[in-house]
Amino acid sequence: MSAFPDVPVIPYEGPDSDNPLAFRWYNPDEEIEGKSMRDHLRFSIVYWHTFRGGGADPFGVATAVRPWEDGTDSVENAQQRARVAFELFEKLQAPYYAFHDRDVAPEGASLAESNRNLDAVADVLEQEQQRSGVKLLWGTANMFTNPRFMHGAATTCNADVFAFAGAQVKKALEVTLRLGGENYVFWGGREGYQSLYNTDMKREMDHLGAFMHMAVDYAKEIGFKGQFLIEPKPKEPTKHQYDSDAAACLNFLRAYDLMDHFKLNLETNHATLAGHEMMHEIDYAGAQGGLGSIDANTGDPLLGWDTDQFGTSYYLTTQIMYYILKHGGLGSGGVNFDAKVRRESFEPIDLFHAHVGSMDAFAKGLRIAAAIRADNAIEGFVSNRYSSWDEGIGAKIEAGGVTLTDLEAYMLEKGDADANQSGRQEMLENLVNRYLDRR
Ligand code: XUL
Ligand code: CO
Repeated sequence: MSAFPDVPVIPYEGPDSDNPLAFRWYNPDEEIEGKSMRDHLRFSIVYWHTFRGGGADPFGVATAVRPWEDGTDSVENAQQRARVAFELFEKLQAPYYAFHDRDVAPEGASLAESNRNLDAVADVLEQEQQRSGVKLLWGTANMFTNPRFMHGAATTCNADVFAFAGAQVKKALEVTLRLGGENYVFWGGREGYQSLYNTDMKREMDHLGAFMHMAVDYAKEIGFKGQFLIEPKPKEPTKHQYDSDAAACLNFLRAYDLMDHFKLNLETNHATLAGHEMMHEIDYAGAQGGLGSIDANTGDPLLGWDTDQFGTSYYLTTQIMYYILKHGGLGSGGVNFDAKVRRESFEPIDLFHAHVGSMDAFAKGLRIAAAIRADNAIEGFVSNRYSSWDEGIGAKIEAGGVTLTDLEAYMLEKGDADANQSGRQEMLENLVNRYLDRR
């Protein structure tokens, strides 16, 4: 039985189509820079917003109409929901999905019961993956909803809660392995603090480092070869999240000797909350070999919280795809729609409008980014801007071994530095707009 009988597999109809349920830019098999759009974008649908989000906010209850739900928190309902989820994944032509353990299966009265529930739903997920060919981009453990995690999971003051979290990650890794997950994500949840007066920050960070090593060791033990990812976010739910941005995460990974095992899962609206542009986060991570995957969404310029909206701005997607291409693509990562429909968009069809629009925006962004790259339009300007480093004193400094005394001798002889040249920011912004104008 179909949950979306009126929705076909979303077709590619090209830029002139007026069909709201057709792709105008996402043509999965079309090649760009020698690779299919499907393989560049590796689109993924999140289980938590799309199948567990009801639209509740601090002022009102859930509004979403989801006819396939029977209103219970039973395993059977969860299994039925899983079948519906795969119908949506297939109709959107999304090759991947992602979940938290507690999104897919109900939490039981004990850890053992929760594990049994998860296994029972994983049976259906496995069947559906085999039937449809849709794959698991990543799994993760929800260690923030249950009240036991009020003080954190790996960074809690309560050693028993740390132990519970470890047991939960062990199981989530086993299920991710069983389902062929290509990555495993740690988003910090409640790993951070509200008040330094009650917090031993050094001890909490040490515990977080130890926890990550336990996960790496267990992955090795069971043969999980997927990529570990940390997802930065600066605040929400805590005031100070430890994994605040790409730079803080990379520093943490270096400090705790984890650089060989982790990359980053960068989320657009988390970058915004950190006071960064998403392209900054991508370029920063990419420069250090840490670009793993992205959570694709956007915030609202007028709202300062994590609104998790579907991104539709071509300007934003162009920036994101440009810097992803610059760093050689997403590898085992993907463009994962960690985004939810608005509370007022309560009908099932809105789930399709949301994903179709954002997938198309990313496809358009990929096309524009590739066109800019084909003309060497930005990179050519940038390499020319740094050409003083390609010869003379610049080349010598980059080669290493130059001292302050050498620099002094060079400048005493020369008298003053060569004149600066314009950064041409406005010209480059206009240039990007010209590419956006093109079809
Ligand atoms: C929270 C968030 C999470 C992670 C997975 O802001 O983005 O959904 O992506 O735990
Ligand atoms: Co996310």
